[in-house]
Amino acid sequence: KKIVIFDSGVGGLSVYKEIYDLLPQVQYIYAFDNAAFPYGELPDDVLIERTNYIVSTLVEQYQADLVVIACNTASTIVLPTLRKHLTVPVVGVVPAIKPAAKLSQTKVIGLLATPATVKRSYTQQLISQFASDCEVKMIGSTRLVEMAEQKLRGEAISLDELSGILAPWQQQVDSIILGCTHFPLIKDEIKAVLNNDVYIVDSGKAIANRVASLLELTDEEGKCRNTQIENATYSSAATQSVTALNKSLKAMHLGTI
Ligand code: DGN
Repeated sequence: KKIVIFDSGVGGLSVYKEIYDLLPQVQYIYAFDNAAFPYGELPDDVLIERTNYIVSTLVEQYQADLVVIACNTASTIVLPTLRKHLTVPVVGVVPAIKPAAKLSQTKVIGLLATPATVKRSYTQQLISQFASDCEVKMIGSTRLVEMAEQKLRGEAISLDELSGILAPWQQQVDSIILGCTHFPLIKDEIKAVLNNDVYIVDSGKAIANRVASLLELTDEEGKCRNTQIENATYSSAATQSVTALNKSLKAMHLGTI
């Protein structure tokens, strides 16, 4: 079986890792639209059109059995259109508001996402449905996304800068939702600047379970194992990122390329 995993950058690797841990036997095609990165700053109609075009092309090209939109910014707006156009299952990644609300004792929780995700009506719906007993504080930051990409390229990230971004939450929230797939890549740093005193939740494991339940694998299918990297849009910036990504994948032992 083949799964296409899609994000604007390397953030989807955090989701890929969770799925791979559960389903190492599947063939993965990781695609990222680096030419339009970051998605958190794109107008909604551009995002819908781009994602539809890229994902539909990849599904056809690779005859994929399932697609994971490993991007909260895209998933919170493009899923209805994608599902209308594709015949394969489409799994989206959206902020894990429900588990965070359940874990919280103080009932003051934080949503850390892109500027677009924190503004989405879909995010608001999740809050009304699952966290109506909580105060939900939100930070929408593109800088954090860039910092996660920096870390994966092997560059140092500034804890002072991170601490500045998260300053409004010091001593305020007891649970944090990583509502952007880039953020699990800097989870240790986030914990460190918040003095390790918070629950941190992301959607990775729930997504992996959902994918596993949608793919019914036979023993025969379980024998193939490999990963391909595909850049959704070719540009010089994108080519550089493929190199960085290949390095990181090897460093993280995520798969064979
Ligand atoms: N990784 C994406 C997300 O989960 O929202 C967004 C990254 C970006 O392009 N800003």
